[in-house]
Amino acid sequence: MTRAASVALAVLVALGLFHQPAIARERIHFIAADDVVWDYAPQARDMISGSALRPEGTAQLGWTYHKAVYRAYTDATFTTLVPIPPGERYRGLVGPTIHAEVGDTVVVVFRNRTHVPLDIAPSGLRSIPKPGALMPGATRTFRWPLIAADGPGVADGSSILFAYSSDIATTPDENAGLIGPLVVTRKGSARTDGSPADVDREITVLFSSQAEPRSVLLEENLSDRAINPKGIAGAAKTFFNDNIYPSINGYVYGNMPVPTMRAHERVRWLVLSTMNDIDGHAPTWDGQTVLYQGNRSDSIGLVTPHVIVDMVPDDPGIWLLKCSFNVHLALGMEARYEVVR
Ligand SMILES: [Cu+2]
Repeated sequence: MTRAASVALAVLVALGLFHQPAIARERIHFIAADDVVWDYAPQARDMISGSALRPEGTAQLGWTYHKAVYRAYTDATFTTLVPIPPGERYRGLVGPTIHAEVGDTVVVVFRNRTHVPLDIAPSGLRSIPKPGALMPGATRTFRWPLIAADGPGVADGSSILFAYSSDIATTPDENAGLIGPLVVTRKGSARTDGSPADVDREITVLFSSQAEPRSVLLEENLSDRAINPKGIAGAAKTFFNDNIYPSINGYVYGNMPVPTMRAHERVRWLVLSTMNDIDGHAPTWDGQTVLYQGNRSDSIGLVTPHVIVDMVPDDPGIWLLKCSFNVHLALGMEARYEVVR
């Protein structure tokens, strides 16, 4: 392009008379599966009722387990974690949010830092071959090009949600905690970071009955005396029921750090679920209503592992977010969120 032509183009763009085509971007993420020691109740009390935690079950290892989680690093050396701002500590077990616009390519440099074979794979995307297991210590780069069929449909809002997870042994891997959100934004509707331009804040919540007896790290938990001080055997009679945690982002009984939003903001909740066989949930918000697929409610019954719910909060206060299935709520599937003026 000549200098005169580029000046003319710049003038047209400035006048809004010519839209430059969206630039297809590569969005690179350095994500490791890390073995962490996870506490379902780090405040060691029931933050909703204000009383002590329920007594431990006879075959409950404790409230703390080895979990495998996806964490974001700054570069391919995997030495420095991407810092999580204080306002996002509520994310807990959930992996980093990957944002992209239709036409972009997500590039994930993945390292398996656990001692079991794992991978990282997005649900739903059309053009992704199955990755195959990465052995402990291995690193591999995955490219996820996002085609139109991966993006919002005509009745969707500006973005849709998928989950990425490890599917070497899906149930054991997800019960270890390996899941995170992938947001695909309609072409032309994204900010430069790939997030939807018509949303002020995204809040990610994972409704999951984390079943430690089905975790890929079960043997590690049983054999670690720091985790299993009572020396409980996996064959113990009540072992399954005593070590399952219907939780939100890996927290029970209101122990999740409280996400904050402003009244009248456009808040998009990214609702993930792991869909284990005993793992249906009914996310329910106190204090505000939500729009789910165009319908207004205060509660949704989850039918897929990943749904988007929009909220414009208008009532300041600290409110309950819970699963309305009583058996889950009784076991601590409740958290708080705060609306400030
Ligand atoms: Cu539930």
